[in-house]
Amino acid sequence: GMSRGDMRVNYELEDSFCYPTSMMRIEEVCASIVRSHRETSQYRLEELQALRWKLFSREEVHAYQSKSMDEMWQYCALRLTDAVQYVVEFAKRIPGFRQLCQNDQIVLLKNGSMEVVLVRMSRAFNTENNTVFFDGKFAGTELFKSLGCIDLITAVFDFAHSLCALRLTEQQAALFSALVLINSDRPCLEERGRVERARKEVELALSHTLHRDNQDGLIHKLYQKVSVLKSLCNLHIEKLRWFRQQNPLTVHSLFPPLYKELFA
Ligand code: CLR
Repeated sequence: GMSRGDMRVNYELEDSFCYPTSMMRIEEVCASIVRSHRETSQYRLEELQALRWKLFSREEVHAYQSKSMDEMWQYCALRLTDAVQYVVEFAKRIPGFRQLCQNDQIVLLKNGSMEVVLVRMSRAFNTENNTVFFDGKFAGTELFKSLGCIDLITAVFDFAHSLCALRLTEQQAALFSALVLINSDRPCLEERGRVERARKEVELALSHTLHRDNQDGLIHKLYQKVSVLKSLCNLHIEKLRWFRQQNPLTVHSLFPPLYKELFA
């Protein structure tokens, strides 16, 4: 006769028969992107929460403001490059990204890694006093004065503030990061069709998650953020060009190679 074990197997078969295969695929895509995000998030959310009232003192802020423009740019380029390296690792752990050809992986990272860093910034942002986790403590815009591009800094902080207002869960943030990265509109893609297919999967995974969370309305707010991200990254590139014109040797010999490769 049939044992209980066999019955269970039959039920499982029946279950998977009821769900369309594509739904299981979407669940898998969700799970792997969320895992990739968690494994490469640089700082855990609880860690950042615990530190959120650890501010730089007046003297410390003054010390940053007294650095030369040159020195402060070098320092920020270094911190940014660290953050970008975690984003590269995030990308490499997403199956849909890993399966793309090397050219397209590089194109997507060149265009999207800074955007993902800015999405991640909202995790490290305290909206109650408009500060961001930088170099071990929380810093306001004024700390970055010596960079000489307070318009960029203000715009970046405003963006972090507005993204925080959406109160994304870690899962939603992970999927939104993947969506920002796997963008089939980037120029110079060799296999655009494959990137499009990978993107469709991420889109499905995101809308599936938002639906499950009863937050379908978030999707169009997130798509609005994509264009802001693009303009912020253009502004970053523009500021870098402006800085390089004045200090070509600093960029050439003292900036991290990865930073130059991606942005210069
Ligand atoms: C983003 C989330 C990462 C940790 C992290 C590291 C460096 C931070 C970055 C976050 C946010 C943006 C940041 C950056 C260092 C300098 C940069 C504060 C928190 C500001 C906006 C200055 C940009 C300067 C360029 C013009 C060089 O997990």
